Amino acid sequence: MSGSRIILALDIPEREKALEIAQAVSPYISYIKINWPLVLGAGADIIRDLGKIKPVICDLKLADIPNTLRLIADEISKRSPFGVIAHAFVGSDCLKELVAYSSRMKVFAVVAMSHPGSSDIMDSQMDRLIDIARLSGVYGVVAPANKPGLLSRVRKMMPQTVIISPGSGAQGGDPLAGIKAGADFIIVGRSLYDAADPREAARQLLTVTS
Ligand code: BMP
Repeated sequence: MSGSRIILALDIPEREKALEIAQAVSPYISYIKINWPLVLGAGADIIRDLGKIKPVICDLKLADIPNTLRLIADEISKRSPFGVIAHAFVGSDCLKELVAYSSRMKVFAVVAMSHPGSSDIMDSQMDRLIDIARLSGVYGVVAPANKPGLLSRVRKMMPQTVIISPGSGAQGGDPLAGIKAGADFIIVGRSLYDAADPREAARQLLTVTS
């Protein structure tokens, strides 16, 4: 359904189950985000297969030197995803290179995270990470829906940038509060794919967040 602000985080390693859940919730979501569990469990071609259902964002949280990022971007691009997620902390030379090189996919940068340990280093450095992301020309950023204070600061500092936000549902955040704090899309995993009826859970979440 167009207009949905939901990104399904499909963190399950089994290929058939992943495809089945993606298909079931597809009327209610806009994107599918995949992470290492599914890439390692099902192989990288799952990117292409899921892309037939919804645009895929590859959450590999890339953090490496420019040359290695180019090599990884080549392999990902072959499977035609919508986007890829990298860490901002690697610095603007790396992110700029990834953005310049990834002409066929959007780059998202992580500027703060949803888990408590993000406050050890990342959260206090968020303004610098946002500067790196901005300087690098990324399409979007990842920032936590369960930390609305941080999220609204990201929105203020990046009024035009797409913000995608994990941390609601299983991690305790309120999806609607995330949207009100500035998220364009909320990323939701376990509370959809672990639900007794993922399709119905997605339908209800769409109602709450529309
Ligand atoms: P869940 O809704 O099951 O908690 O899943 C959240 C998803 O978002 C996971 O794929 C996780 O890796 C990702 N994520 C996160 O939870 N916090 C962050 O700060 C960044 C993430 O990418």
